[in-house]
Amino acid sequence: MTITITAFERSPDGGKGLARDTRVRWALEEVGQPYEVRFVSFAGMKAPEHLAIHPFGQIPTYEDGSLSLFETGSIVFHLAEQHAGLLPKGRNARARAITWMFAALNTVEPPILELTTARIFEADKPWSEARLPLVKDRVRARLDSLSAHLGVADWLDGAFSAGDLLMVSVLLRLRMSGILDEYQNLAAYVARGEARPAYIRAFAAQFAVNAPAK
Ligand code: GTB
Repeated sequence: MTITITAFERSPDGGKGLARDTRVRWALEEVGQPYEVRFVSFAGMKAPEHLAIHPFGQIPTYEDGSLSLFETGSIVFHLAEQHAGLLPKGRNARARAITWMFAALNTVEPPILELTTARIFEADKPWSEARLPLVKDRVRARLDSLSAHLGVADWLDGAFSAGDLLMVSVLLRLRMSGILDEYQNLAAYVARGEARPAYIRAFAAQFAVNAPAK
């Protein structure tokens, strides 16, 4: 049975790889699983057939035979459990890698999403300019801690894991703001993630669909 994921019919980011199907594609590439993509329009995401597999009407989803999943954390975890390459074998190392998956999604991603909201969706609000520095400082508070933990290491805890895959995916969204470049080791960490052959394949696949026509 071929794995099928869903993605935007056309991502609003024009192929920058910021929509969340990229992290699922990346995980699939890391574990060497072929997949197909069903493209969904914004209207299609709210249609009953899609809501049956994603109760919140979003992308990405994951289907493999009778199993359908939503939430990128869950999808990446499922792949990491089923296939070698994304979680260490040792019990404690594995638990720590899973902890980093949660840290990426629960501790680091929320202020980054808030920054996107503030910079893009609330930019026209009269209070936007006054609020933005506060939101940026909440992101910096997380990056200060993450940067201190990473230090000069290549990855968060030993070998590359699903924790790194999610953390790099989350941090990528900061690039446009310039904040990532304030942290030399985190910028290098993200670049290391992007240089992985599996990421390059995942990025190219979404770019082929979403890049603006020349
Ligand atoms: N917690 C969920 C997960 O991790 O799977 C969040 C899923 C989610 O936010 N999906 C977004 C979506 O379907 C796409 S990724 N949005 C449509 C909707 O809610 O109706 C978020 C996203 C969208 C666009 C860009 N971009 O253009 O740069 C980047 C990221």
